[in-house]
Amino acid sequence: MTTRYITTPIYYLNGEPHLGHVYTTIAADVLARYWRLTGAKVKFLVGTDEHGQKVAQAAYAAGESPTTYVDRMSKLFVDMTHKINASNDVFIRTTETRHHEAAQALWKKLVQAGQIYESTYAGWYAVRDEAYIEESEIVEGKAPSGAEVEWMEESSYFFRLSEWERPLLDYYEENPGAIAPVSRRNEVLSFIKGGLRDLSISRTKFTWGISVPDNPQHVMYVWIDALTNYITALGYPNIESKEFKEYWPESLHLIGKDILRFHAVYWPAFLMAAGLRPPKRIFAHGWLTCEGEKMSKSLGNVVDPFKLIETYGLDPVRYFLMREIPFGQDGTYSDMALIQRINSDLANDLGNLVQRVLSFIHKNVGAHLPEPHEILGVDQEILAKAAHLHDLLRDDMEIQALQAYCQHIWEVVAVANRYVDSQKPWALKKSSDPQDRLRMQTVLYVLAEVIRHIAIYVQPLMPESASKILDQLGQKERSFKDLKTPLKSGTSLNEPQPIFPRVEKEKGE
Ligand code: ME8
Ligand code: MG
Repeated sequence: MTTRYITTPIYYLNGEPHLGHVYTTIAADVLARYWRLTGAKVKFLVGTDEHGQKVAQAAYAAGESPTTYVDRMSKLFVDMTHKINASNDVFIRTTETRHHEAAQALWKKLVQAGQIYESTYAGWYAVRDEAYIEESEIVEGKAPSGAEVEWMEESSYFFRLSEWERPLLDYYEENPGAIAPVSRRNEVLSFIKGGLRDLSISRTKFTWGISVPDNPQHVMYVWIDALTNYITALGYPNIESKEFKEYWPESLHLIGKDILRFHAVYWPAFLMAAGLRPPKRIFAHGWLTCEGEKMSKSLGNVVDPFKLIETYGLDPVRYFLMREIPFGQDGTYSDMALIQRINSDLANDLGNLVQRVLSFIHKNVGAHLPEPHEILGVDQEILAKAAHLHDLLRDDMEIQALQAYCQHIWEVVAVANRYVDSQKPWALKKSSDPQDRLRMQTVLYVLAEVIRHIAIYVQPLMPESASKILDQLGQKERSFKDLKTPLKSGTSLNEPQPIFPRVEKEKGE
């Protein structure tokens, strides 16, 4: 059986969830739902990154102990998963005991492998990025991200990252699909080729973290702790378990490009050093921007996703985020663009197609799916287009081309709307020729079959709306393999209801 392991980043708790977090989580959810519909066994992981200086500072700023603070804040992210209808199987928190155990086990493994030594770190650190910054990277006194840096000098354990330059380059050479998109892969390769220095992996100036085994003066650097979450959730250190063996080789880490280096350089090096294989694939998407700047908690220029959902509905927001921005590139959020998509793609194109076809059937052929009579060339053509979606969409999903996934479905929506216009079921209905009545039934059957295909493929994007369409079509069998069985004539249809209302422009103002 095919398995898939899909993860989002675990989010820092220094602020409330914003549209950026929602974006990655929805994308991962669309993938997870898609693969489940193919019959694959899927594990989909979301969670929160609760340790480190940045979170500790946010706790103190809120006047709370870190423990109280993270318990409260983590709930907001769990809530986010519910509000966006994310189908994650697990929600992991790095403050859980199982995670402390896993992170310490990984550490010990690295010690045994001779990959960790003690020394002193003297250099720059950006708390906002939780990253060590090289002198050469400093731009006008700041980190490349624009974050403030501070000088740090403390006793620290180091990981022998410098030894992994060659193995990483070899690995990426042999596995060209391991980092996507290609621009991100190139970025990683040139970073590695620029030379890797050993990495400081512990801190002594604060205590909010996982203790280093055998030396509780030190807490682990938050990134080694955080990255381990992906294997904690599979039961690490038990690597012989069915869970670990089934899922780890099929791992896909979905991340934003801001955290590419941690995932594509440090993480695979830690894993290889511990005798494990790197994640199968890392896909780094672009940023949602606001006036050209990355939307971020630290910058305070974020869009509140829950207000959007309240105003426009969840499914339209889910669809918009996947359809509007080529997955992998940056994109700007705007209310106008969202309203435009809702009114054109959802209300006019898909909504209208479903509404006019299903209400026509309801009114004119007694609320039962009609029987097809003679299937003509035009019918065959549109049915073939719907059937071909299977392969097209699979190829899209295999490379996380989420925008293309939407476009391919909507091409068939457009074909179906043109078919309604050219076959004119309303004119066939008015005709006194009995042949025309039969032809009308065929046309309606073909349309219902095409709508069924569309709705089944729309499920990962807009689970609730797709479900309503399938309810109206009287369909209980909704996975991709069910598309192989033709639609049954005579199935009784439920009362059609409009699914995608238009939005007046004023709403966005
Ligand atoms: O980096 N556009 O957590 P984080 C698109 N805890 N995506 C965005 C975004 C934006 N403007 N802003 C945030 C961390 N994201 C670490 C991760 S993983 C082992 C540890 C999304 O709260 C995007 O996925 O800063 C980005 O990578 C992630 O949120 C960063 O979330
Ligand atoms: Mg961040």
